[in-house]
Amino acid sequence: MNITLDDKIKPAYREVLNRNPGETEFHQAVLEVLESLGPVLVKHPEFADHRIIERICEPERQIIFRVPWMDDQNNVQINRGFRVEFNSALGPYKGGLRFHPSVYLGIIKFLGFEQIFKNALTGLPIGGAKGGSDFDPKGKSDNEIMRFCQSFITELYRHIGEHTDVPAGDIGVGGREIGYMFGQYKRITNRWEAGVLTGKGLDWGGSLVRKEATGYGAAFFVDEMLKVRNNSLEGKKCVVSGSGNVAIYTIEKIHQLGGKVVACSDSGGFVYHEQGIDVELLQQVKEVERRRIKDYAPHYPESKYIAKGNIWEIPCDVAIPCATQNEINGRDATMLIKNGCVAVGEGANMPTTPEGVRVFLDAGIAYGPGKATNAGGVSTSALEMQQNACRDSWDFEYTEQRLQQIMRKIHKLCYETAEQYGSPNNYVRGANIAGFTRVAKAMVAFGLI
Ligand code: NDP
Ligand code: 2IT
Repeated sequence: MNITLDDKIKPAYREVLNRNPGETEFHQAVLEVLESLGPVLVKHPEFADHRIIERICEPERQIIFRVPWMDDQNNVQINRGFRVEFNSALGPYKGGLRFHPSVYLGIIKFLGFEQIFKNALTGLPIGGAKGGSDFDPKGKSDNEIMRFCQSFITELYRHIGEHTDVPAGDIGVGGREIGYMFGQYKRITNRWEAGVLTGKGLDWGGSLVRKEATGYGAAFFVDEMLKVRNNSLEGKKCVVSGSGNVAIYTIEKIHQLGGKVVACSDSGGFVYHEQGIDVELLQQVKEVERRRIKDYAPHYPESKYIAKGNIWEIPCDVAIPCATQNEINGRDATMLIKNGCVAVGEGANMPTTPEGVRVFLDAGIAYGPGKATNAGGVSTSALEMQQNACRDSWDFEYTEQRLQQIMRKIHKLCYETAEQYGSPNNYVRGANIAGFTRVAKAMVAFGLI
């Protein structure tokens, strides 16, 4: 790939490649941010004097640990656990935990790096981190999940805390896993410390709207991008990849805003339902029964399940990737544009390859990068921390209003920053520059730490 880095920034990127060999997703995430920062160094020469870029690319702390657990056949299993505490300039480390067999240090670092700037964009007091394990929750019994989560927290508990580091969910980690981890943390520390984890159950310190927040926020962000183009979600044919937490609530909110989602997926294939995905059924199949997306189709004879199909081949007005990194490549992006897609909002983290990003930017469509579009989840986590800190709980309507206000502010910040820096409509530039500048200013203020 052609590197289009400013000469002042190239050595920092080279250093990242040398220091972190083989961590390709991390390299990709760093390059994407650094490509935006040339004009920032011109406006803020003090950032170069303080070597902010070099410091921001190096995590403050990286923890890697053994997670031994016993499966239902009484066999000992061993996984690897991670927590990368990337940056605490703006607040306690904050970011989710991912349980997926593909997890290794490079994935956790890319996610932690993205999280720094995403969290800065929210305007809330949260630093950036990510963690997880190469544990595969698929096909595991409830008891196996519990034993794994207990073992994971038996090491991680000493590194986290409401003012230190506050994990939450990500792929493979939802309310059930957060429950087991909170229970074990409470037991080991003898502290009922609600603010140590977010995404908790509603009866024990959780916030209304947190479950829905990433998806709702993504739909709000896409709606905002369309509004500045005198357009809206009303009547739009949409495609959403994934069928997990983010996908389900993206679909629900798009329907409430007048759009129609005709397809969603999992790693096995996708379901196409011309009349619009039935969200209640989707929740039943995926959240309650924990089954596969192919189990949706038999409920509607007019819907179709396509095993191993490419969901981006479906013509649509709006595409919202909500599964995983690099799920849209250059070819997929080109196909989406050719088929008339006018907006792409990233519910997932880094779902588009650099080639795909280039296609969207060149086409001039409304393209919302993940760190802006999916920031509603972590924002509502910060609202959960606020409620925990004052031992309060807000109602659904009020919490959703707060989420919507935050998404509007993030959209405005990215939009205006892109204009100020001479790249109108480029939300990638806007998000990277606005997020980075906030963190960089705090790091300068703190002196060399
Ligand atoms: P879930 O585990 O609830 O759902 C993940 C979905 O994506 C599943 O449908 C899964 O299919 C699919 N998927 C995961 N990995 C792959 C893969 N390698 N290839 C194909 N499909 C895959 O996770 P979330 O919905 O929470 O997360 C989805 C995305 O959103 C991730 O990128 C995450 O980082 C991001 N995100 C999540 C936030 C949150 O609050 N949860 C906040 C912001 C971003 P299958 O079951 O077949 O694996
Ligand atoms: O990628 C993300 O922003 C998340 N997985 C949510 C993080 C959080 O702390 O709520």
